[in-house]
Amino acid sequence: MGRILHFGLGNFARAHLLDYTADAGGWDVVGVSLRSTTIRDGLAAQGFAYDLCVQGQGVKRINVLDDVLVAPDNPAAVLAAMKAADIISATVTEKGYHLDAQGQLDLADPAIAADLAGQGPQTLIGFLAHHLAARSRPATVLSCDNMVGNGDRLQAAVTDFAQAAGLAINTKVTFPNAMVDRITPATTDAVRALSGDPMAVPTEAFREWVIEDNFAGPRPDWPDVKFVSDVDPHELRKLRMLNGAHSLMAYAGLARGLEYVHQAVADPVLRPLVTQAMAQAGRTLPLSVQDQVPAYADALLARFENPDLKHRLDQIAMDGSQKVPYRFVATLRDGEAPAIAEGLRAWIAFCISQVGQGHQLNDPKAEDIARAARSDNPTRALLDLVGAADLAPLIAG
Ligand code: CS2
Repeated sequence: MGRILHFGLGNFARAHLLDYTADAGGWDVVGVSLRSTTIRDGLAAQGFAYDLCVQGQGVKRINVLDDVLVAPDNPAAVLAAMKAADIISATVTEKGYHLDAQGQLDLADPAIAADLAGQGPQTLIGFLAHHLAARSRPATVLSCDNMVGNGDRLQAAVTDFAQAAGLAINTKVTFPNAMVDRITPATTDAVRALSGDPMAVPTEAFREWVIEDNFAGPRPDWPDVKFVSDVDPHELRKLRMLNGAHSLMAYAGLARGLEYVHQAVADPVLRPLVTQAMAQAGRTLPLSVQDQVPAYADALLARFENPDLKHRLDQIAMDGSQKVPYRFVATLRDGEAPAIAEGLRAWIAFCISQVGQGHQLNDPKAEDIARAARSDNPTRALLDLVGAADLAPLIAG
């Protein structure tokens, strides 16, 4: 029996990593919540099993979680549990990596600074650096977050932290890069009522996982996972086409008074923009995946059209400062993509309008965004915030 210790038990992990691992058999998972006790309490009350409501396929009971630890309750217990894990994985979203606009670990970030100064770690990065410095057997650290080079970035952040903390990591550790995909909306009361499980997770039938073949030890026999030597082309395809289109629909769709992805993709103004955005993003991809672009774009349109998922645009709109660099900015630097430029303009307009209405943005950089939106040149200041000052002429034009 192998063991995974997983940081971040939001709906995505419960619909993706845990579903695949349940299918594989022979492994169990210990979860770690970095902040709240809600998910631990809810799952503990039902023996850590929950319903995965797979749209169009029915309900699947997932029974692979063994325990959930809440890090602030007892950081030492988390460090002890990490020792027993063969694989340490994470879905903490982009902001859980505490990177600056250049992709380096932000040592001035209050949570990272507290981990460097404090007693027990509070962040994924702090936990990994402390654990790996004390570990003697090989470890695989698997990022399942939506970022280009997610494994490389995690490794760089952990290395930077270890250096700043004076920790030496001497054991063999690998950080495979991975592309993860499954559209997983937040759970609603309707989903809970329908399944009868307060911890139910709604998701689509489609799922995809491409992982760099770089494990330091054993791994589950995950079904349908593609192991490759280079994940980047797959990651770029997914981030620039799926997530790029998602963020475009979110910012432009909210501005048009829409609520859900299936409404945005049916909107007469947005639909052509979305198809163009995917085709234009597709042209910036590496040659090795170019031939997949048309079929992938068609499949994405069908996934977006799914009316039963009820995927909220405001869920996708959150954390824009973390998402915009991978979803729009990099694409615009790599090729001509006017529809993607519309997406970036829509994010800027969204920030200005939300701040103008006195709303607090759901974004780790909410305060910086508010300051930028109120400045003399909001477009310029917001682009600066996402490391994209060079795109100012394109966006203004
Ligand atoms: C979405 C993603 O919330 C968002 O920003 O774009 O969570 C998206 O649903 C997943 O990446 C699909 O795999």
